[in-house]
Amino acid sequence: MKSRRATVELSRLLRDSGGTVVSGGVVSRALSISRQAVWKAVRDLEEEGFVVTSVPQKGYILRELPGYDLAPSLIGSMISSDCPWGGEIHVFGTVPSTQEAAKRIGRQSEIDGLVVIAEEQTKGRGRRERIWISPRGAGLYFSVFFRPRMLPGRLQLVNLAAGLAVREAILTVCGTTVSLKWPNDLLFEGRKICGILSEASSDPERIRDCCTGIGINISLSKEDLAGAGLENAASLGSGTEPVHRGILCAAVIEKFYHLIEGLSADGGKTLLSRYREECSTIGKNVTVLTEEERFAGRAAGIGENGELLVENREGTRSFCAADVVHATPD
Ligand code: BT5
Repeated sequence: MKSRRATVELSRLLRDSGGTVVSGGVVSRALSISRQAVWKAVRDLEEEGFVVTSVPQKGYILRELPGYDLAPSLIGSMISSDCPWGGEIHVFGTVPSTQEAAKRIGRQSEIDGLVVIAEEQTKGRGRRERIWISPRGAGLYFSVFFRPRMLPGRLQLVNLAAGLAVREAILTVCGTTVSLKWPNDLLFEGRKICGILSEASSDPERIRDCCTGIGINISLSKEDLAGAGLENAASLGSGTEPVHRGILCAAVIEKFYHLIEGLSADGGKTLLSRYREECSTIGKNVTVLTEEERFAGRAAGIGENGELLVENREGTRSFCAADVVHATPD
């Protein structure tokens, strides 16, 4: 299922009209497309599950939103119009990984802020080719493909931005506070509910494109998680209210976009100060695990490129990419 900018814009116009008629002429002018193309966009919306009535000589009325929470134009229309990302959203049933799908589609086009979502991933990935368990319908698995203006050494900042965006979106949409563990995990009561993976293609001077994948556990039961060997994981939707994945996805995309924009505008000042405030790793006793070593100490702060600063009697070390174990409880 795919959404193009026209259906996103049309769905936004119809939703904003509050159930009143929107004339074909108004839509055609607002979207700069022909009446024929308006009619086609209405049909496309109907295919996604929107219920739209055509009133002869008058226009269109939105009667009902789709019941499917990942209808692409619904997600697109929930992203405010000052955010250019999410103009194109692809939703797949099953893919090996949304990362590969997003890179493939994104690199074939000029799109910035392309979003690929899947109901299920058969080869969902974490860092260093680790597995991300992604059973059908039980999570929100998506990737955002974009073209940031930044140097390759600053990719970690993208991860931090994504973490902040997810944390804030979960708080706004679900009212749940989750903690941010450096560099890219979100924890609920100390257990992992979200993982983030950013991959970039770059030359020495600049990042050409970046693909950030986000996996949020929504309704994996304790048994599902334990069965997959994930005793330290949790799901967001264990509360009474079901989680609308589309609303959550739209909120993450919008917040993520603004943080990345801010990064180019002030070199990361705002992002870093927010991250330093919200990251639960800071101040904790930690063990840092890299490919080569283990280093135990106190997490003292976050450096200018998003690296973790850890101090012990030997001095202060900085780690760009590593796994961290919190020794102090969350
Ligand atoms: C991550 O890696 O946490 C990044 C995960 C990114 C997943 C998204 S889903 C959409 C997009 N498409 C992809 O293919 N990937 C991205 P890392 O920090 O390396 O953590 C991986 C570890 O998390 C695994 O080794 C498991 O221990 C654990 N894990 C795997 N699946 C999990 C799940 N569903 N919930 C909690 N923990 C999980």
